[in-house]
Amino acid sequence: MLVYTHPDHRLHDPAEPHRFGGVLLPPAETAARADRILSALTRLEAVDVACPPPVDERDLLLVHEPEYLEFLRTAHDRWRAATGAPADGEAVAYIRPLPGIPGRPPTHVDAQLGLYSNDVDPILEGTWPAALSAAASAVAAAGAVHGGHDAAYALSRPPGHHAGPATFGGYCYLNNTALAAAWLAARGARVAILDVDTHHGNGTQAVFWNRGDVLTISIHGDPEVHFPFFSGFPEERGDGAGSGANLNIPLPSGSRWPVYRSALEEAIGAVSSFGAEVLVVALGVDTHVTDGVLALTDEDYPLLGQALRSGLPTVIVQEGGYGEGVLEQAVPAVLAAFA
Ligand code: Q9C
Ligand code: ZN
Repeated sequence: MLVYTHPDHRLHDPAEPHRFGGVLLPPAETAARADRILSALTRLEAVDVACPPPVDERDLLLVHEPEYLEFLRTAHDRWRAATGAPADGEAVAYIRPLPGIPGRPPTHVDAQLGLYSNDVDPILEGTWPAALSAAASAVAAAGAVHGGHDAAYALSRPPGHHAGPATFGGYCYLNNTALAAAWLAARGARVAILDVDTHHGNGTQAVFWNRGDVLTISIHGDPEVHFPFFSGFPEERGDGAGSGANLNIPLPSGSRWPVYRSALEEAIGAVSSFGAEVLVVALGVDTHVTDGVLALTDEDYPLLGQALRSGLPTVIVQEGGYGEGVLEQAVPAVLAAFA
């Protein structure tokens, strides 16, 4: 398996706790995650680890709006200038626009933090280069598959599937999965995205909502009771040219492998009916019971790896997965069974 990973991911390593359930929790999405995956992957046979070349920033425009990219690139510097914050400060939104209130597009960075995010994720001094490095791994993996490899894995972090055309949230800043898919679609391929992260791939859905050339499928815990709450329901099917090209398969909280396997079978059936020529898998392993949404266990991940063998060239992009020991076990298990 070809693996792309870039050391610049470490430049985004949030440390400031955030409030959840009445207590202050340490950040879950940290640099240690990618280090843990990478060291576990060395246990696999035939792993070929490469550092991707820098992403062509024009490719980011396949997915994201230019104003948003400019915001991400400059936000931390502007926040320091506006507030006097130190270099190691973490910029977090504290105000957001209310719906229906007239106003002008905000120019102050504190207002823009709330305009461009729907969550409490911080922007650090190194968030932009780290996000670029994650995108670079995803695009390089897409390039390898486009160039004739059967499969490639992008060890991207920070993750991407909650980032929309002009939004960050859910630990995501640039949508790595969407970038891989859009890059392949720009070269004429009919692309399917299968998102098996435990949370709805809301950013990816938003990116391709009006497009008929990229099928987006997400299997996830019931958004009535799980993040991202505001989307992920079965009636969301896309619009315009994309009408019918978005498929959400929410599962009851705590669902185990037999229920999950049925959803995967439905998803792979949809990939095949769509006539996809290439598959992009958004591989979150936060479906594990320790992450508290669905309830897969260690022995299910080899089965997941097998089920993802659609016969199509496949780009696998890392998304979530946090629980103690889960990344180390589940990611190699999926990749080994897939290969
Ligand atoms: N303790 C990804 O998996 N926070 N993002 C929930 C519950 C948001 C997950 C807090 C979860 C985002 C890429
Ligand atoms: Zn997730």
